[in-house]
Amino acid sequence: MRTRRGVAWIAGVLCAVAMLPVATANADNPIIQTIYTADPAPLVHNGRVYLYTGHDEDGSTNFTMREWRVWSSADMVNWTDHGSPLNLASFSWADANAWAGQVVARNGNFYWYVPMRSRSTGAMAIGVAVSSSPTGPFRDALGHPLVGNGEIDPTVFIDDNGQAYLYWGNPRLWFVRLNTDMISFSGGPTQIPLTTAGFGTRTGNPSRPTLFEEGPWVYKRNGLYYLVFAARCCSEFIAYSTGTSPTGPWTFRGTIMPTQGSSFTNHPGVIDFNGSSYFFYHNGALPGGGGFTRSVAVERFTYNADGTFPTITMTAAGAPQVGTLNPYVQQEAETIASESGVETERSSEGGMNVGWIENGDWIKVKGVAFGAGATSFSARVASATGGGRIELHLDSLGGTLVGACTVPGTGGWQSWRDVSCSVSGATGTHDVYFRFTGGSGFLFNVTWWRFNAL
Ligand code: FUB
Repeated sequence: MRTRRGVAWIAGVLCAVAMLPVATANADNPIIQTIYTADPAPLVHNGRVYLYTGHDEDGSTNFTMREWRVWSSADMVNWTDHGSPLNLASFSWADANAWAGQVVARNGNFYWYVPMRSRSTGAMAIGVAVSSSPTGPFRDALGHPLVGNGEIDPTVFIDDNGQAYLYWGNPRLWFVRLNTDMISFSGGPTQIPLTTAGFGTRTGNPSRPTLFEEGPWVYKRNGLYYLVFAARCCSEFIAYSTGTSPTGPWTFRGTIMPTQGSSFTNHPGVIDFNGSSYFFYHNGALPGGGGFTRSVAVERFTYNADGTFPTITMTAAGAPQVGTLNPYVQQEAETIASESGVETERSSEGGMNVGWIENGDWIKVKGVAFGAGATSFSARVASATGGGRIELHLDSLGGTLVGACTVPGTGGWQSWRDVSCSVSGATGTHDVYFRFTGGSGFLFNVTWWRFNAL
């Protein structure tokens, strides 16, 4: 059934806009704005960043999460929505809590490690799904948990010698050595000693004397092993430890990201991409956002010369763009830097489409390189109502209008046809605002667009 985000979300927006200090949907950070997302897990593959997240349901009151989502970007600012290729129903043995996971690539496959509640035990356990594509579809690789001890937040690291390690935990911290098939392990789960030298000192909670809370993220850089984690609850901040081996001993190194951002949890994901380093996290900065309605965001950072982290703070601007976006190849309509009012869904022609478009909604795509100039614009659209118009503005919603395409009714929300219109004045590099106009109610859907040059 075609429904818009719930009434609770709209009510949340009305109260929260006045209360929230940081970003609105007009800012570029958080980077995902069509739904609430949490627990970012970035993966660099073939010149793109694939971003795996959880999905906080609208109106979530206690980590109500039923599916995981995938996004990707080649430039760190325009993110393409690949939908949800994995959810609780993918695991016959699980019934709730699609929480924080991570994907790693190996053997030509992509392995997604995720925590869920076991239907039979009622306790959290960790499953593994596999796909030959980073965007799925993923299937349960085992039909049962890979490991289950009631704890959460798996992260996987493959060392230079090929040995893979699965780490997870809250309140304790564990690892196992994964076999090369990535879906079995050798030896039993081993507990990592949570010492104050290794993980810092927490006061006021005798059962948790160190700062380690959850959300470990393990990787290696310049021969040093990093264990980044969500520290102290609540509200959490992000801290890290380093070691000279993947199994420690670990030395506490301090804070990376202080407590900020209207969410009492946070969750790290760290990558190097295209010569820069990026820190992914989540906060409650979108309208209606908070501890159970979180959003994934990113900052670019530079390691200190000795390999330690600088302090990273949350911003509404996010990371700068890497390169530009080519408007002369087909671009998915669900490739978005920021937006207002739209949502996405599976398209009958593959991938996703943008829908739920109403008068005044818009999408911004950043850093579009027109070069010598575009002469026309084409889009693939569908409308079960009377359609509307796609206005093409440069650099702001009220910026220069370089073209406007009429979208007719097509007889259905998935009855696709091409429309095109002439363009003039689009030269050089600009942000493009697609401003959607028309009558009342839902107007039309868009699944892709492109500009054309002579
Ligand atoms: O998203 C549910 C849980 O909240 C995650 O598993 C934790 O890391 C925390 O972010």
